[in-house]
Amino acid sequence: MDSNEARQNQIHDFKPARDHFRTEVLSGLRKAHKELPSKYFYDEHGSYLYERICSLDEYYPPRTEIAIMKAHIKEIVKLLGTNAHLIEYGCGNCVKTRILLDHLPDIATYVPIDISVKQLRRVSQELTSHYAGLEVSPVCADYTGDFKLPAPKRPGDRIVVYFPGSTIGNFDPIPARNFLEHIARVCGPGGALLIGVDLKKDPNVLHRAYNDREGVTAAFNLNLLERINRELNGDFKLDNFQHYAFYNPRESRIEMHLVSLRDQIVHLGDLSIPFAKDESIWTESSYKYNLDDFKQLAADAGFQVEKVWTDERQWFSVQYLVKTTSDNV
Ligand code: AVI
Repeated sequence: MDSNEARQNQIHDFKPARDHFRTEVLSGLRKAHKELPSKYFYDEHGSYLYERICSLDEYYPPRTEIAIMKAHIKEIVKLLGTNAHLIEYGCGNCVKTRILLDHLPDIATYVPIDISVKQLRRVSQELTSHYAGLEVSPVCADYTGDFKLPAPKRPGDRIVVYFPGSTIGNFDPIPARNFLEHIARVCGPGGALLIGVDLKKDPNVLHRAYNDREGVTAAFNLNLLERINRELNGDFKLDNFQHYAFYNPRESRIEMHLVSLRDQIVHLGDLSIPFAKDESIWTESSYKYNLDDFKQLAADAGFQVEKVWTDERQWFSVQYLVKTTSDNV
């Protein structure tokens, strides 16, 4: 890496999760219906398992989203325009971003935001060496919390937020609206949001996507307990818990749980947490939308849906939303 690249890749590190992890785990496990925030799945091993999930036959979202992006990339980049500041929430390994960057003629800055400092360092270096002249301004933060975006080093014409992967589905309805409102504020006047949104479909397809034959999703779910053991001095016995995922049609969401297979007591440091047989820890929700529901959610948050691209089966959508001018959010 030359000194120019090193300077460009300097990470704005808000040191996410390190203090909050303990507080949120303890408060979730003390609730009458135990729960843990799904954002904590993504430690190093969890991120690796998630990448494996993304290449499973049963887990259709990534390849469907990528196919939509590729099929409509000319129209997408035309809408994004030139000289935009591109901000990505939860960039991960940037597979989809590269499709954009390969076709965007000119952007002012690319700001990847991710909770994993290692991942950010690696992708920022790869991107600056691959895309000559690309200004990368990485931010390490929990994007659901408070942090300040770095001041852009170059002037740009507008802000476009990129939020792929249907991660919006991992927010409950009210937090989803709040988060989209926050993005609308980040976008500012003339700004836009390019977002991936998973759609409602045959529950059997959904069931298979979250209950894969190889058991990778189960390992991903159980890894959260391993992380708690390691980082919070816990003694969860992984064999005593089972991955359980199902589609809840009333709420239009997949629910992932870890179910206790017996009466047991788990310790986190000095703290004892009793589990009854069959009691569950709710670890993730993944909401599925229809296009009208999402349009309403976007409108409530201050966005107008300008364009929707889907695949033939209408399993997934990529949507381009523009910030509405009325500033009541
Ligand atoms: C990241 N997120 C959109 C994934 C989803 O489908 O809700 C996480 C995931 N959980 C199990 N498999 C994938």
